[in-house]
Amino acid sequence: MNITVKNEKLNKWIQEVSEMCQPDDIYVCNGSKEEYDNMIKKLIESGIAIPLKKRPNSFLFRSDPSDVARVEDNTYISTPTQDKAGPTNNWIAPEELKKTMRDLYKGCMKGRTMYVIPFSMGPIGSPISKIGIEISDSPYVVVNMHIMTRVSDRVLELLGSEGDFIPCLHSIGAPLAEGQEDSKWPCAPIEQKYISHFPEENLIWSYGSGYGGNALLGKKCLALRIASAMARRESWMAEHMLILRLTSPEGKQYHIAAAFPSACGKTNLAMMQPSIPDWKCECVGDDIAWMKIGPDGRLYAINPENGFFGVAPGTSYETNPMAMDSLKENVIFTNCALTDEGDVWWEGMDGDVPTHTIDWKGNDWTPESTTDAAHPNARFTAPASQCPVICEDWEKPEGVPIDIFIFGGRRSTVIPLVHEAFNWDHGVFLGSTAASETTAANIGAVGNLRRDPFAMKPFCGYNMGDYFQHWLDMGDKLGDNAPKVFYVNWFRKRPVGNFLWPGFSDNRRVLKWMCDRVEGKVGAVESSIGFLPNQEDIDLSGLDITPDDMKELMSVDADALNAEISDIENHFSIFGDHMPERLKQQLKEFKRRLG
Ligand code: TSX
Ligand code: MN
Repeated sequence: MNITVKNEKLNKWIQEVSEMCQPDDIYVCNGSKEEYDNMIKKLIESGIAIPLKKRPNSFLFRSDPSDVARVEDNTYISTPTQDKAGPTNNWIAPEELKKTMRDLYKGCMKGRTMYVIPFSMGPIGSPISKIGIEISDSPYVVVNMHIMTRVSDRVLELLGSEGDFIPCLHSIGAPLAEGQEDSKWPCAPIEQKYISHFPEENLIWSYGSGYGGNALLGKKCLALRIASAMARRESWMAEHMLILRLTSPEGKQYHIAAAFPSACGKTNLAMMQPSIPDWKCECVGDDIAWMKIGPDGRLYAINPENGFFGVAPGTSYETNPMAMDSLKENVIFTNCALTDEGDVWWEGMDGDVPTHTIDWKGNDWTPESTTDAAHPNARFTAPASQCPVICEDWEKPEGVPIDIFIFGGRRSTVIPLVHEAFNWDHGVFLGSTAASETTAANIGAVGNLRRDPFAMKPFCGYNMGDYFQHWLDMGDKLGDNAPKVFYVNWFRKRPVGNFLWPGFSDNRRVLKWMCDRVEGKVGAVESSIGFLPNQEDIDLSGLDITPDDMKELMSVDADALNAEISDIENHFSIFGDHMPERLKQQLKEFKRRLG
């Protein structure tokens, strides 16, 4: 071991884990640039990291074809009773799960180094931040954690001898026998993968996968699943939301937090640049918001992360120029294609399709190939500080005051471009019933309606019915300071099948309407689903969208909504006696409005 650790709990834990996992060596990370460079150097020497000639200090990794995404079926919320995990989470009793996993962990780091990674979610030392320590046998995890979190020896200093932290144990689950040659992306078979959370003891155990949210435990595991359970106990919120700042031509700032299911372009919206440079748009975060009520009674949000772990395919100068400009250097790419010039490529990138690449599996690929060059879930890991429109206050310890919550989904019909909740409870109803049509990027049939309440279905660390109640309780605490709630749908189509709304940078027209509503500058029309904008209040200058298309885009299909009621009733019914009365009341009123 390279340094002595002062913290008693950490010392004891390192001792326990090393006895169980039996690594050849233990290394405590300090988060320095030298440490990063050394690890990358070793990864290059063993052929695991491929340096990219075209991007300074950037590297391509290829995962095992069996280890390419989060494994939701193998993800557990292990509470003393199943009722506490609720119907949307997988559950195994803590003692049983721990026994199974201890058997897997036994000797699992043989032939490997055990890295101890001290990290802070949120600025180091901020009162809102949380300290985690990840123990991992994956050097890929170490370098990604360097970008995605604040890894530093200052975290250990801050802990002192008595300080508390969230233990995050990770192993790829691939011990090496004496003399056995390592593979480039070792991992365990699917039936041995476990992503386990013990929210009542703030503990994370992950085994068998080296990919993304399965392995970078600060993100989905800590900052969402464990943090959501802490947030409920401590009256704050941990949400799957982007955070952005809009500044009006008069210099007034508005802060928006928005939750979308996957494949709705959340990262694109987080970094969106207005089509007309009158309003300024800045990114505070693209994935997670931690929010607390401040001394003035308003809700303040921080982005607990330090980087972007974004889906690469589909990212281009057309869809997200600010993301593209964040990727010029110091980036880790995973499962992208490699061009002959030594750059990465993925489907949907600007410019010509290369005539030849090495695909994400390491095979030759040409445009004639019938497979993808980049895996659809290929990722970039980039420092948030490299985003040209990162908000100057993105690391402010007290966060930014949220004015507006947006929920949304991808719907080709029924739901209009934008509507506003009548009040907080109605806003919680909109969040709790949020739904999206499945796309090729999801698994399963295309075009099915899937409920993903608050975009938190895979990330809520306790019973989702209780989570709905927590939202209602936060509204009670916020009172008149509660943000206004809106619901958007950028994806409404004409019957012939093309999109009605140009989306992307033109979405600022919708955001501006929301700000006008916050200011009370414009009225709205009451409908069955909420307030709709008056036609003339959405600024369409410079857009060639016909009044008929606008009418279609803003129309509410009451018959189709009536047909959806039974789906919402089924959705609510799974939460049984955890379903808040106030949301059942909202459903009743919705039915009444539909007539
Ligand atoms: O991210 C998207 N946003 C939000 C942007 C800030 N996407 C991409 C989603 C896939 C991840 C969108 N796609 C958006 C959108 O607002 N809208 C659409 C639908 C659409 C697609 C292409 C066009 C228009 C709309 N192109 C033309 O009309 C030329
Ligand atoms: Mn996410």
